[in-house]
Amino acid sequence: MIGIIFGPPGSGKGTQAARIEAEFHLAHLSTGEILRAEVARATEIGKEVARIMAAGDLVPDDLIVSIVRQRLPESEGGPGVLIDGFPRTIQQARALDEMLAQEGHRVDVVIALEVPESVLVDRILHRAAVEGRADDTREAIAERMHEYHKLTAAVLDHYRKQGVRVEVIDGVGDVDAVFERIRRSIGISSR
Ligand code: B4P
Repeated sequence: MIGIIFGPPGSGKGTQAARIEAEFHLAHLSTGEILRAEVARATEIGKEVARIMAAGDLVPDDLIVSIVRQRLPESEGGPGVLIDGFPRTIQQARALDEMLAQEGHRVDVVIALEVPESVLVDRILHRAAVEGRADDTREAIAERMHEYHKLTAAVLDHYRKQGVRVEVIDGVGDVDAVFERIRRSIGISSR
């Protein structure tokens, strides 16, 4: 199964992906985590993206697509993969579709988390107090929301138009309640 977990910043993509990974043994591919690891290790890529991410902007499509192109094959071998934080633009979605098609695969399901913006901002500011992530400042949060509406939201329509199953999930409530909604909607059974 190839799934995408989709939603605005702070909607709980990473949080729910970790739960889905643990329970259903899907490989979890998070572009945000990969980029943060590059920044932490101060690699060439890390140096290139640190300032972009801290400002709340999306990193260039070419760069993120080449990262996913490298990492996806490792994840595709197992029972399935859950892609988190990618694609975030139509160009990225087209690149992903092409990569998958080369292996005879396609996106099977998109899990789209819906959370009102006021709740998103509260969650991210709470995380800022706990973790101090560089992009969790008020200015960067505003920019991330702007980028989401300008570039990322259209990705859902891209998949709907292709007839890919899109499951819209209410992402408000505690982590367990949201996970239960996902589990019921995608109907995958625990092993
Ligand atoms: P991401 O790492 O994807 O960051 P995010 O969208 O903020 O995270 P997410 O929605 O996963 O929120 P989380 O579960 O952590 O991207 C970071 C940056 O990387 C981007 O801004 C961009 O610069 C770059 N990037 C990544 N992918 C890219 C791409 N494809 N193209 C270009 N650039 C890219 O949850 C947020 C908080 O809410 C946490 O503190 C969590 O504990 C809390 N929370 C979660 N669920 C909750 C619940 N049910 N109730 C209460 N709190 C909850």
